[in-house]
Formats: sequence, C-alpha cells, structure tokens
Amino acid sequence: MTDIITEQATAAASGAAATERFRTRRHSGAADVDTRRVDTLATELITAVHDVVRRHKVTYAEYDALKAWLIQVGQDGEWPLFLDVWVEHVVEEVASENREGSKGTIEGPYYVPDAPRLPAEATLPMRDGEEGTSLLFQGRVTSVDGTPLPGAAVEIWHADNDGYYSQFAPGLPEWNLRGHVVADDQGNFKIHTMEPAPYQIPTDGSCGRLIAAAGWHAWRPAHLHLKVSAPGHQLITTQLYFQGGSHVEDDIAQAVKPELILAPTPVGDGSGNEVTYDFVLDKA
Ligand code: MBD
Ligand code: FE
Repeated sequence: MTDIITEQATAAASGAAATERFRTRRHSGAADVDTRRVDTLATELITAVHDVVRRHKVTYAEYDALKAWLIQVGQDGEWPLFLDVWVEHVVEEVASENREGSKGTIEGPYYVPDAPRLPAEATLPMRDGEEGTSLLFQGRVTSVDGTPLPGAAVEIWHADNDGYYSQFAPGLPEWNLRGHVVADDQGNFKIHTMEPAPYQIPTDGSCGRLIAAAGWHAWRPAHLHLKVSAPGHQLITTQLYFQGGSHVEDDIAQAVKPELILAPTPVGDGSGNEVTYDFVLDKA
C-alpha cells in the first residue's frame, strides 16, 4: 500500500521539483531590477489590489482565505505553476511583440536544460511500449531572410499519454520524451515521438483548490514544448497544439495562438501521424 502511495504523482512533489528547478536555473533571489522600476510596478500592483477590495467590498473572511491560500501555494511549491499558468502568457506577449519570425508562447514550469543530444533524425527517449499514437514531427529551421540554419538546436519536451512530464512525476525514466535534436547541414530535423494527450494541471494542490473554488477547469490542450536556437539568432520558446483537440479553444494557460496549431496526417503505412512545421528565427 505505502509503495503505491509514494509512487503517486502529487502536486506537492511536482511543485517542489519545479520550484527547485527554477531556483537553480534562473534565480537565486538577488534583485537586479532598477529601484524606480520596482517602485512603479509594486505600487501599481498593490493599488490594483486595493481597487479590487474596495470595488467588491472584500470581507475579513475572504482576506483570511486569501492569506491562507497564498501561504499554501508556497508550501506546495506551486508558485512556478501558478505564475506560468495565469501570468506568463502576457509577459511573453509583451516580450515578443516586435518579433518577425515564428511565434512563440510560454515556457511553463517543466523545461529541463541539457537533455540528451540527438542527431537530425532521431527518436526521443521513451519506454518500451510507450502509450499513444506515434508522431513524426519534422521541419526546417531558417533565418528571417530564408537562409537555412545548419546545426540549429531543436530542444523538445512533452508529457506522456497520461499527462506526466519526466523529472516532475515519479516512475518515469529521467529523460523520457525529452531531447536536444541538432538539425542537419540544411537546417532540417525529423523527430519521432508519440502524440501527447491533453494535460490537466495538478488538482490536489493550491492551484487545483483555486480552480475548484472558482468553478474553472484545469485543462491545457495537448502540446509539444520547444526551444529552437542557432548562433546569431534569437532563441524562440514555443508550444505546438493539435487541430480539433480538446481545450485548444479554452486553454487554462491562455497560451494557444492560431499559428501554433498543427494538423498532422496519417502516414502511408498506418503506423501513426506526421506533420511538418518550419521555424523562422529573428536575428539577434
Ligand atoms: C504545463 O505542462 C504547462 O505547459 C504549463 C504552461 C503549465 C502547467 C503545465
Ligand atoms: Fe506543458
């Protein structure tokens, strides 16, 4: 019994892993933002909260519920999840407003750098009998002027058929469904993987409690995550979705854009689906 319980994916365990990953990769907590900018942003944010309290006559019971919930978000390690689901899409929109090349979207909490390097045609690491429909995802990386980018890096990561990401759920091989594919001398890549399933963010933690309390749903459409980069060019962080899939129209993280929707077709031998998608990178 206890073995089964410890092997279950929990919000607190995936939250703790995402929090630890963010701390080591991105931020020690040292502020490097200009004082006047912090003054402006913090003042406006706090004032926006005051406005909500006045407009809706927030009660002490509601204020205490908020305080308890905020404390619990930290204890569950769910700040990365909360921010990436409800805030990151607007930060990405602002950051990419002058980009000419391919559209990007949010990174989310489950990227891990230094995935195994794979050749231009490769199968992502996966278990024997990995569940799902096989997918051949292929394309070319070029610069905005049309020049192919040989050796471009196509980093890809996605959930399995049960909606779990390796390194954020127990029992999966370390690099399951993660890879760093190096494009060939024409900028081409061919990645063999499995189509991911729609993804439900953890419902047993603080984010899940907010969703239940507000009567929302916890779903993201099925998606592939990618980071595509080449020397002298801007790295693009993106996600690709599947036409007609559940929750493409109502992603909880509001990260879908029309340019990011794939329409795979069956391969001739009936073994699965294939789709071509090209990436265009802006110059650095
Ligand atoms: C995910 O897989 C994801 O992509 C985002 C943005 C948030 C939670 C889980
Ligand atoms: Fe994701």
